[in-house]
Amino acid sequence: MAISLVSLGPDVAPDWDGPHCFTITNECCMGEMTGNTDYDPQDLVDIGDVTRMIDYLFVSMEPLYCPEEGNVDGSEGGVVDMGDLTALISYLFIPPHTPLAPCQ
Ligand SMILES: [Ca+2]
Ligand SMILES: [Ca+2]
Repeated sequence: MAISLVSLGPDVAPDWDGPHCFTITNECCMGEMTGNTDYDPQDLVDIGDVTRMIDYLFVSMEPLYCPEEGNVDGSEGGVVDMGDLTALISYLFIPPHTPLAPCQ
């Protein structure tokens, strides 16, 4: 069985419209702030997210479902590292509770 792809060319847009169409983006961060590293549907930031970060960084190293949620310190390039774990712990447990970085 052969499958061929046909290009419509740069001047011909496909007639895509309606409820069956959607946009695929790389954005996965829920809500406005980062920190939901366990990606629970309520977008809660709690000890479960600290546990998930520790698991990601030091135990199983299983990738975060949404790395953007893990960039808690808002570092450039979205790197998720020990600084993010520190920021998450600070946000939850250490006054004056460093704010979470916004989703980017
Ligand atoms: Ca969570
Ligand atoms: Ca970071």
